[in-house]
Amino acid sequence: MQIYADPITVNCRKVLAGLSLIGAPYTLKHVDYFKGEQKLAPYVELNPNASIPAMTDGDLVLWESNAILQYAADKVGNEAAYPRDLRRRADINRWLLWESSSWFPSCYVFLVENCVKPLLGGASDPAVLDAQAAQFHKLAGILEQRLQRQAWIAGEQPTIADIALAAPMHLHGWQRLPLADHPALRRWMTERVEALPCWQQTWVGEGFTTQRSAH
Ligand SMILES: N[C@@H](CCC(=O)N[C@@H](CS)C(=O)NCC(=O)O)C(=O)O
Repeated sequence: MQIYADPITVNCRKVLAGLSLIGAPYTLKHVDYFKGEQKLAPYVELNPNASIPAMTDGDLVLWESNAILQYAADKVGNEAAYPRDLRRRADINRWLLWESSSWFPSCYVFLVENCVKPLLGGASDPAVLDAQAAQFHKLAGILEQRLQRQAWIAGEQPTIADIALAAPMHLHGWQRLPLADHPALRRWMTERVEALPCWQQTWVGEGFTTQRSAH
């Protein structure tokens, strides 16, 4: 598999961490997000959405980060990361769709306002953050309910659903995600997801850096 990605972005980190969890080998083709390479030929011929990531495997071209993880898990047959049992798979597929349609867009507002805008010399807009707060708390409350009952989203071990749902919150401190009212969600992120080797291998820090500073 060849993965076209910039490891600093939410959906690219998701794929790189997910492929590591799955144990799927790949070659990384770097597409520089802040240089806008995702909007340029020849990349847009692979992904006409002009967004990253994308994957090729032989003559198969695939975009949508969660579809890439589903394909990779099935390709290598990792049934722990993406169980074949009908009900467990339906549960995971539900979370993958919900992440893409609801959770990512809500967390993304915090990423843009508190990280991207200040980094590019602008200022975050409190009105935009205020307008998103109710939606964020509604969605975080749904995850909170699930994570109060069990260690991982789909049971007792991590699956691609955990990686997909963690990715939009990957810079939660810098994003200033309001997690105080969602203790189980916060613990899942800081004590479980962030302890996974696949998460640590794909570390991204404040300033969208992949270089840990030496102290
Ligand atoms: N639903 C897509 C979303 C992909 C996406 O929005 N990628 C962002 C980076 S995380 C992007 O490349 N946006 C285009 C841009 O900002 O120019 C997926 O999950 O792969």
